[in-house]
Amino acid sequence: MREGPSVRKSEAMGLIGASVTRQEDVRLLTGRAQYIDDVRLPGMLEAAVLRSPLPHARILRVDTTAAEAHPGVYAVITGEDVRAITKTPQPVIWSNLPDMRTPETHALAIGKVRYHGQGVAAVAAKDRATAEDALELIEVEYEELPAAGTLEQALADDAPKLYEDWPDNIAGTGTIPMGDVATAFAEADVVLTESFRFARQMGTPIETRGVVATWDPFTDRLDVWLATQAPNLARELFGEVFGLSMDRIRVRTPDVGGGFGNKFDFYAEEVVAAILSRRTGKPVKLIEDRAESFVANAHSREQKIDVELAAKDDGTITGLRATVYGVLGGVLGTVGASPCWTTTALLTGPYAIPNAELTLVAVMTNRSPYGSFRGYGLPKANFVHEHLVEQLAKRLGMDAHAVRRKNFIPPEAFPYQGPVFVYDSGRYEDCLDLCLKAVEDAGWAERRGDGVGIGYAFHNELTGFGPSRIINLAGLGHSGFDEEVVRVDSTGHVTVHTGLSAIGQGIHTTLAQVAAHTLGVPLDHVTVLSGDTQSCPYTGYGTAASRGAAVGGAAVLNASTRLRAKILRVAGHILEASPDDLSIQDGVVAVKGVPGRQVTLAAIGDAAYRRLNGVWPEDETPTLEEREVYDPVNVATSFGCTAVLAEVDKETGVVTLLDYLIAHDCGTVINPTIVDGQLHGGAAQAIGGALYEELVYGADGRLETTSFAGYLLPTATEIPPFSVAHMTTPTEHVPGGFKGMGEAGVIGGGAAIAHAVEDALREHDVDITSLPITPPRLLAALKRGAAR
Ligand code: MCN
Repeated sequence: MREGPSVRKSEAMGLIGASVTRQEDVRLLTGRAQYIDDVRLPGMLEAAVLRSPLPHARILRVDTTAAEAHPGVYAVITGEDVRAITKTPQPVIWSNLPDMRTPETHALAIGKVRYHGQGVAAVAAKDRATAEDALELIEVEYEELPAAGTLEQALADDAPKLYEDWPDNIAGTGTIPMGDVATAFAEADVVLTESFRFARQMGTPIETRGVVATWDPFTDRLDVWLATQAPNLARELFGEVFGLSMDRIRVRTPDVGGGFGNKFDFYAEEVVAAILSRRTGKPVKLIEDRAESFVANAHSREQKIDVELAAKDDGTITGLRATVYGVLGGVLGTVGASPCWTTTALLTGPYAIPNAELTLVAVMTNRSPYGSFRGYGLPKANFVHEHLVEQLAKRLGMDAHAVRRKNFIPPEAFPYQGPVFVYDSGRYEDCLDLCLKAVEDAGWAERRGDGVGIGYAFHNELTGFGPSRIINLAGLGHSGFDEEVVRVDSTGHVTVHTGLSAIGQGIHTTLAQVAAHTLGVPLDHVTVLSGDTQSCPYTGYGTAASRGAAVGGAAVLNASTRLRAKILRVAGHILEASPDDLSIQDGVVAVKGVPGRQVTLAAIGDAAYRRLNGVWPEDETPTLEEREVYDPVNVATSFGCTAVLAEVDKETGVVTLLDYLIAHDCGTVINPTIVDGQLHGGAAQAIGGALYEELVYGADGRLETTSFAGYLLPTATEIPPFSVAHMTTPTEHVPGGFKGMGEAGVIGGGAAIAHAVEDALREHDVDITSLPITPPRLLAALKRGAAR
């Protein structure tokens, strides 16, 4: 087997846009990947965390004496130990709401536990089994308190308070205003009112989270191996928490076995491992097991959304009023309430709704903390606006696509100011047409019938996050730029250094494609390096918010373009020709139209580093390297239309997906195969959220779904055939015209599946307003429909 990538599309056509195989895959598929659990350091200890069995309780006493005396145990720590060592509580980097309350949370609980699974104590021992044995010797005396385990319980007048010094359980409230909503509703011909409910869900990467921390007692340096999507962010937050300067902290990221947003957040466990290492003077590994992952990995999606929509009787939507209740956990995670804020800010979707009043109420409950998950708030916003469009069409006796077309932001209106963000470009009607044509070509109309329906959802997605100054203004205490370094070495080969993490999305391959395309070298002459804050550049937000291809790609493009110009100047000097008369192809610089007058990149590289004399121009610095810091001017808006063909068994309420397609536009596509794969993977997660996945809490406030026996993931059997139709609207806001799409597949799936189910049951007037659509819920909806 060859290590190098193969190219399906002719390289002559350019590597940007070529379906090359992923550089990452040979290593991953031949079992040579190294994940966090593969890291083994001399003298390394292993740690385990004691977690609260109760959702809400006062901690009266923690006795670690027996655990400390247990053979093989090196250290036992509690919340008080964490407080004594750390300079700040666990960081919350995003605060979008005015006067948001940010509770002081430490990596291990102090005084109270506020969710089932919260860490109370931790042990470092000679191995994990010993650490787990020692956990059983820790005595914790709790005074159980009534729990506010649900949104309703948390908002009740007599609700148990999670934070006694707060007046209620609300962490913050904020409203995004636009236009004149009161007039829109006063003058509306139609007003729709709906309430939506979305279950808790989480990403379930095959590799659970993990960390190996080494705190050198002699140099006071912290060296961390961490499965993270954002190594620079993690380093900054370690610095904040421990009061260490950046030069004393190194974060290394090995292969990451799936991130899905969850591995963006900065968790208690990384702080715990660092403290245990400092205590013991030894490296400490802390790997979350699957059962722990269900309580300790960021949860997401849970929201209740109440909306009112004002429209004219020709289908023009004139106003939207909404209250989004973010059902947060017992403590705030790294990104605070921002996933729910994103839902709120993007509720108008691809539609030009001039008047809106969008309110977020962030409510703390005795559940696991809320955090990042692929799609962030977008799938929920999408479900709401797409459902409203369908309902409005029904009310007015119109076709739903006619309502979409009437309200789409038209191409000439871009850049378009939405309630918060400016959308750069879009051809929404064309994309809808593309989708409808694909559905027609696939012959779905003939398959539609009693119990079989077709559903659609149109989405737009904010990608290429984000302009640092704007996201700072939006309450995010971190930057959004990307720094990339491109170097041609003494053999004419290229190394790209990036701060982005490879989490399975193919970023190494696509950055290599951009560099190879721009520099005119074969793809297998490019190596991309990432995963070490000591040797890789600073990348603000890291791998998240679908920004790698757009922001990282633009930075590599700009750096490579400057490097190409230098190569051409040097080659021009050597070949005694004007740089304008030169071309570079396959690593050879040639004078156009003069066969044989050429110099290889290898020879130029050799001159650049080793043999300057006589060849290298006097006015050029040695070496061939460019560094680009690219801070985007705006987010880039990709868009798409999801269509689903589904069958419903009316007796059992079971939904079977028969076919699935997405028409999509993410500007200039770097690698079509990867983009299709990303859409497919995202769709699988959308299917999970729409039909199966739900984190269920019992009446006692404990999480009941702590294994895949209860938390149902779709398997290959449940995933239908899948296809993609592409169109290309490059953004002018990003060099190269690249837009992101890593989360696109997950956004429209929920709504499209719900609409396909409603269409399959069109005789029964079923209205789906909550996810997942489990068989009991669907049977109940059928009963409600029958009663109407
Ligand atoms: N791409 C392209 N051309 C474009 C846009 C994208 O070729 N115009 C390709 C690139 O290879 C890029 C990938 O598609 O890396 C995803 O695009 P992008 O939108 O830039 O997203 P990021 O690279 O920033 O990846 C992060 C994104 C997010 S936020 C999550 S969460 C996510 C995801 O992508 N988690 C994933 N995709 C995932 N895929 C896998 N296998 N595993 C995860 O954990």
